[in-house]
Amino acid sequence: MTQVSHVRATPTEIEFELLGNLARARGTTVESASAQDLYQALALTVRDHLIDRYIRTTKAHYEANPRFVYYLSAEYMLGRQLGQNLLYSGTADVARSALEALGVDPAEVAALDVEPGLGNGGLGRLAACLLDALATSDIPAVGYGIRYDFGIFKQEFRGGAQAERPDDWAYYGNPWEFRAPDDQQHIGFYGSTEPAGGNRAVWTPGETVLGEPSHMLVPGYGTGTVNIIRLWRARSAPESFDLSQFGAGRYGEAVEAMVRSGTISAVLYPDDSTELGRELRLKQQYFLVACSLRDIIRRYRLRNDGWDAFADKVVIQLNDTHPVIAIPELMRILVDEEGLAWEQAWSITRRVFAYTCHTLLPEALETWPVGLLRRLLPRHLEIIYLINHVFLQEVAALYPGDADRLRRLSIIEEGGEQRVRMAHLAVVGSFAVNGVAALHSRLLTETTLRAFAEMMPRQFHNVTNGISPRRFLLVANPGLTRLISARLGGTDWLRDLDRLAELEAAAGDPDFRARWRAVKRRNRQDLAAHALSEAGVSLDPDALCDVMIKRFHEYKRQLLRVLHVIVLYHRIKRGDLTGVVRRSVVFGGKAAPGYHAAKRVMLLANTVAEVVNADPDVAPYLKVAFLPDYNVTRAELIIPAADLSEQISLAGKEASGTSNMKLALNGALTIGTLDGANVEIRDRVGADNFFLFGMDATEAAALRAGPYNPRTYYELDEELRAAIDAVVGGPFACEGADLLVGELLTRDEYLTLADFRAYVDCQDRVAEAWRDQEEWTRRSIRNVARSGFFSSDRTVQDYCRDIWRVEPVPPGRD
Ligand code: GPV
Repeated sequence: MTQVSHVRATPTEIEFELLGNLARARGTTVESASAQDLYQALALTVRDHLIDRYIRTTKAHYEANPRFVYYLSAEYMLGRQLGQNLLYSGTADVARSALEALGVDPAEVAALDVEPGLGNGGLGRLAACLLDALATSDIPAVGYGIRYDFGIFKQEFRGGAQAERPDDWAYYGNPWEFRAPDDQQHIGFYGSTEPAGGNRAVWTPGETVLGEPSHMLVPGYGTGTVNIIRLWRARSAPESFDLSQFGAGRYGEAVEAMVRSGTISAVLYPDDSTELGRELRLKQQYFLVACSLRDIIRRYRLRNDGWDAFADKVVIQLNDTHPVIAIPELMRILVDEEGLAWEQAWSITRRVFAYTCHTLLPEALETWPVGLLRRLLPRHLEIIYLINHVFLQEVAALYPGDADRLRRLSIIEEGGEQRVRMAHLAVVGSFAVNGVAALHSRLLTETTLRAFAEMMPRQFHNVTNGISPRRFLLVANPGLTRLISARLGGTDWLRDLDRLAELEAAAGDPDFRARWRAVKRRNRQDLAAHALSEAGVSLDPDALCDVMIKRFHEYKRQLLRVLHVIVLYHRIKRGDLTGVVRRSVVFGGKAAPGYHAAKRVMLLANTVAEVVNADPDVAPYLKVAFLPDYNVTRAELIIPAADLSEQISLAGKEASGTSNMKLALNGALTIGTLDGANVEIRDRVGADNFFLFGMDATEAAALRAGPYNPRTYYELDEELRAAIDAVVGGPFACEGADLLVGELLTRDEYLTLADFRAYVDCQDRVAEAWRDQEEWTRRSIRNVARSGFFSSDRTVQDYCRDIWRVEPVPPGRD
């Protein structure tokens, strides 16, 4: 089907290549090959079909010596590679035929493809969607990250509670990566510094770690470009293996330093938008940054000399504050190692970096204790102090006598132990700062970064997030992709998502609507099969598929969703069918292992699911499926089936959200608050296609500021009271329910009770709308027709135009 290729291979050729790879890479034959052998050989075969394009891309880049975008991110959620690369290389159909000719079941082989879960949630997946769009838009770009040995944990439920299992994702080997030990880097930690005249110093690290890169291909869709993502793995420098200890029989001591080095890239921190100031995390951050900067400089020097052109050839995008230690690191390289004057080094640095902020939550704004920095990165702390000193002089000159402003702007947070505010360092050391949705960018300038926005307003931008239509339509939803392609004539729309607007008229075509419904039903059937095998829940493929997929976080308010389910349960039990239609309530998402409040909500959701699903009065109308281990692969299964998208965070808390876009693009209507990118989704799809409820950000902030008594809502709203009572001591009682309800009735940090009635009434309107299937389908189609804006291609265009000022370099065709 939908595929683009320059090299048209036949099934016989693919079969030949596959057998060749089986023999050479796996040392086996098709007769004796295991499924793993076949998978690995297939992956190599597919990879080979991208190599020519990759080589042509590097040649074109070498010749053009263009300005490059370097994306620095501690997280990437790439998703499975096989399906994507089959489609992008145009080998999907021929590979299938080749496998079948060999008597191999393609589905069985494809099931062995492992998703590298090198991220937590939205931020990591956004990085992957941007890389996809960069390649598709022919932008010279490299993504840098960490090759964690263990990715995001695998989630299981034990007695309804989340249990975490390690994710040894590369155990069988990752066939998509190329190791590049030649490009290794030596990275120092700890030690001491000595002044070396002027602003220079010599840093003598106390420990050295080796960074070894490998890269994976990042193909563009429908174009010749294949970019790369380069991931660093920590290893011990050979010096750190103490042979004398070994000789003396102290084996443990001998390998200790070796093991310690490796731990830097051993495991992804499973915390999403909540910082914990752990030394190992700062080590990871510096490791990523130090390796990547050296690699960027190495690449720059392939075609350029001196430092004059550096800021013209290099732009480094910092994905939140995690890689912000790159700013003092580049200063250190330029001043201490390259001998540039401070002012010149600062001028280069400030023209190279741009910073994306992904949050408004105060607890997500990273700060590091100066004591930790002084020990781990002594020279960087000195440089940060000097950056701050010079910066605060500018501030003082601009706002004479305004001590409060100095305090608000300072990179160093005073009071108790001094801490370095990484967001402040990021703003001071970058030429551009952006938020990730219009509302978020505005709130950043009005609240979190207000003093900076007042001082340097032109530095602040908005770049609304986007998602890859290739990953979330072409790969995830082939049925809908085929239907749209049939209507629009070909697959070019996957590179030009505004063309979805041409579907608008199709909403009026009864035949098209019937097909649309058939695709959605098919997808709900696939999801039902998964829900049955993975969660033991049987879902009705004709029921409204009501989906909430995202990390578990109090501000996202999964609890509000659960309370509504209890309301429906009570209504059905007493025979009141107001707002009741057949519904499948689907949850997916993980919580940070130490986030107990979020885990209590998960346990409650599972408890409610168990009671609801087992109740014969209720089950015909309502099912609840909490699908374990939500990840990109599961997202690809859930999203295409969804009819309703739950985006119900407290307004002013969600920076953007991206599942809102993925679900909208797959034909789900949204129920949501005016938060993050929901605002822009509603503006585009129209108020008719968006079930809006609840307080806006201003109202929520006002209510939070005054005295707020959540118990009043409990006392005045009978359905709310019944729902809450059913949690403490009622049918949904579970461990921690008392704590959960206690918090809700006394503090209710995220104003769940204040928005409860509006939400329940809004859900009643959803049910009403669902009853008219023809009209619902019209809305679903229009919703998709108007969602083209949320392509990550548009996001990349915005970055290119407003921030990066880079141009595409299309590689030659063969
Ligand atoms: I900061 N986000 C995340 O996934 N992890 C983080 O550490 C931080 C932010 C998320 C935001 O919460 C979402 O609103 C946003 O859509 C996403 O980043 C991508 O911008």
